[in-house]
Amino acid sequence: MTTYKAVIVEIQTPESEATDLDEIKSLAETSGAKIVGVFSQNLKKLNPATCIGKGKVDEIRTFIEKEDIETVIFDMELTPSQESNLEEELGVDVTDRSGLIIEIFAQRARTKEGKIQVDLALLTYQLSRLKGKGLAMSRLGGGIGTRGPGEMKLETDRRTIKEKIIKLKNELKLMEKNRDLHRKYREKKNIPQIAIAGYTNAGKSTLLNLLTSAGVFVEDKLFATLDPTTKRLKLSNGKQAIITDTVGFIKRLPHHLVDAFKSTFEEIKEADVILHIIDISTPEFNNHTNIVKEVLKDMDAGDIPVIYIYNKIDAVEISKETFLRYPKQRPFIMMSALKGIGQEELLKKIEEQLGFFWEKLTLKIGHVDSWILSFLLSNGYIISQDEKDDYTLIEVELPRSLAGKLKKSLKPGQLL
Ligand SMILES: Nc1nc2c(ncn2[C@@H]2O[C@H](COP(=O)(O)OP(=O)(O)OP(=O)(O)O)[C@@H](O)[C@H]2O)c(=O)[nH]1
Ligand SMILES: [Mg+2]
Repeated sequence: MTTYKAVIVEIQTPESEATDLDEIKSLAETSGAKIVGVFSQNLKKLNPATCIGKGKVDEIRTFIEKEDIETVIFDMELTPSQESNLEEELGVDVTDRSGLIIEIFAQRARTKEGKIQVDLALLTYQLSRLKGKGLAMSRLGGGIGTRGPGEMKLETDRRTIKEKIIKLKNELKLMEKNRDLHRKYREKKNIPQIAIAGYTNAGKSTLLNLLTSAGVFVEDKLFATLDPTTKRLKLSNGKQAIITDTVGFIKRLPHHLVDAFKSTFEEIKEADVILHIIDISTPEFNNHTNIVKEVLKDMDAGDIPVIYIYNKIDAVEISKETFLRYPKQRPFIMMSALKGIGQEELLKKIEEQLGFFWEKLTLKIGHVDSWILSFLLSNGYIISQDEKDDYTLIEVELPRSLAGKLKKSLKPGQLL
């Protein structure tokens, strides 16, 4: 990863929500920035051309020249024309929160699907920027009614980008179809799905590694995971579930990225239970929890049962008793995915939540109907089996959907 020297500009207006300097700093550092300075400005009203006032622009420019700064990061969304005005005035690259997040995604994508998704997000982002810059440039070129050379070049750029977007979308569709097939296969196998969701850096991959020894990449940086990893999770009585680690959430996730990563989020929508993991070692954890809840609701996953995992209890000073007195989401558990604290309790909670997935049946099967026995052995979990002279007494747990089908084909007296 190449590093670069940067400064952060945070702006507070009466309308804007409180800024989170720690978060924009981590985002910047994750992308390779070495933060040399932070500039803050309280404004009653934003300057439409450059957001910040003229005096602040001059102050930052002087600093840039003295310290050899390469990039100025704004902790807000800039319009394309604000971005180009600022670049002109400051003489270095200017980026905003969305630009930074997309840049991180681009650096981190590893699989083919992840790379295509990021390229797609980047191109849509660029296309929207071109539109803004196009206006400024067409004013420069030629007189009224004529098209300047700048505008013609833009037109070609725009067309090339659009063509690339169509190509990438088609490639993605193909990959999604493949993924769909996998999912259908799993559904047919009647295995419940668990999705791990949560704010970025909460410990999702650490949890997956703890539960399944998956060996997923874990790092104390934002967006370590871009591609969902799916593993089998062993439950008690030999039962199994499928568990998936997902890309982290963040507040104001750029919508280009949400669109591009839709298929990743699909994994969450299909889940039978969501493990919402929360990092209680950050003071922002309540905020983060609400953001994740909002995003889940937005993606139509608001009705799926959730287990809230208050993670990283090993990293906080407060006692369990004190923590229990705080308001919390329910049902919840407290754990340390890193140290393995709370693992058994979590598994118990998962089984409770997935209880509805299986139905317990007690059956009396005569030897002539041995097909039922083989059906139960391959699709269910045997709790007890008692061989009598002319029948078998069997207690079994079956996926609810299959139990319904089986009951329809049983003879009277077979279901106890
Ligand atoms: N102290 C402590 N650190 C933890 C715990 N769980 C995870 N971490 C650390 O938190 C950091 C982030 O962990 P990850 O598992 O990568 O988090 P993630 O949610 O997958 O993050 P992204 O994929 O980046 O969204 C790593 O440095 C982990 O070692 C925990 O229970 N206690
Ligand atoms: Mg991860």
